[in-house]
Amino acid sequence: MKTPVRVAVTGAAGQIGYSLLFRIASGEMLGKDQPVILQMLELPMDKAQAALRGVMMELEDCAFPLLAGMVGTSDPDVAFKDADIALLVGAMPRGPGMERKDLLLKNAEIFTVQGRALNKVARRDVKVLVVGNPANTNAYIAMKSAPDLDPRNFTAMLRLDHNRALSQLAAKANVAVADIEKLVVWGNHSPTMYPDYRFARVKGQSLKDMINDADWNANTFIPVVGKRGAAIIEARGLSSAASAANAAIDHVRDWVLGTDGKWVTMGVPSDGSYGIPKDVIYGFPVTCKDGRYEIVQGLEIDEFSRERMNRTLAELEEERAGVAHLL
Ligand code: NAX
Repeated sequence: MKTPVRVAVTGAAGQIGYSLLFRIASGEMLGKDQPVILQMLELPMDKAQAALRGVMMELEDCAFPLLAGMVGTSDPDVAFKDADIALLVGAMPRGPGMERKDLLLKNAEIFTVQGRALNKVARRDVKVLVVGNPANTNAYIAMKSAPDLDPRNFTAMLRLDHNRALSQLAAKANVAVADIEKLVVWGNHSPTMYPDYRFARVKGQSLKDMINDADWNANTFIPVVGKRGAAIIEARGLSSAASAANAAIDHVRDWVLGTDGKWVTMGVPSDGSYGIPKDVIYGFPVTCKDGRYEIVQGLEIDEFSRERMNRTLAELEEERAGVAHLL
């Protein structure tokens, strides 16, 4: 039997948590032979803690053979203790009349505290995925609040955007999702992101040539992917949860178990690749092997793409400037 992996999940009693925890415990994230210990963090308020207890009761009732233990807490030092993986899902939602700037600052408080706690108690090779919005900037704050950890331990989720783009492309070109390779989503997890299929291949053929529709790219595809989150809220009355949990599972599974040469999108601290300033957490194409990701290099950036990449970068720079005084 393998040694259990400690997986911390924040916002564990929320919507995404409810879709995520059961899949982690059933082995879908780390493999069907990998036991896990779930370390769940929720707000200290009675309602949140009661909801967390309920989730833990349901986890018990599943009798998952791979669930080797559970911890429920409101203390980040307990939740992140010796964590191998940390999924930071809980965040302050945007309330009525709340300015974007206030949202940023409220979340900066949360992610400063959690970054410090990770710095103090998590394993030195902890893999952190930030899902809570604004995900890229929250990941940046956590990374900067954890100076003793390698910045490469911190990532933000763009996989939902990647998966959304895959499905739109598969439908347009009438091909199977699984046959599309080499898709990229550049930048921020926000409507400014730039889904880019210029390099995508389907069974060796160029997907761009197959679609051959620049107008559809600029005026349908990019806005549809960028505004998909809003479309889900409009339809469901609630934000994406099962698809977000699914993307988190995909992200961590690929990071830990590898992509076998395939490209996926991860929000990672820039190393200066493609002219993106160092440390900005930006969506890049990556491949993963042996628990490490590498940014795909050498892609040609045309004028249209550069303009889109700069636009989403400008938003990230603005968010970063808004929290700079706290770090
Ligand atoms: P919910 O409001 O259902 O759940 C959030 C949970 O987090 C709540 O139970 C709350 O009590 C808890 N929480 C808040 N602050 C906390 C803290 N400091 N420590 C521990 N727990 C805390 O939201 P849900 O639908 O689950 O979404 C969670 C986050 O994911 C939101 O910020 C949302 O915007 C973001 N999303 C990010 C996506 C991405 O692709 N990166 C897509 C889906 C989603 O919109």
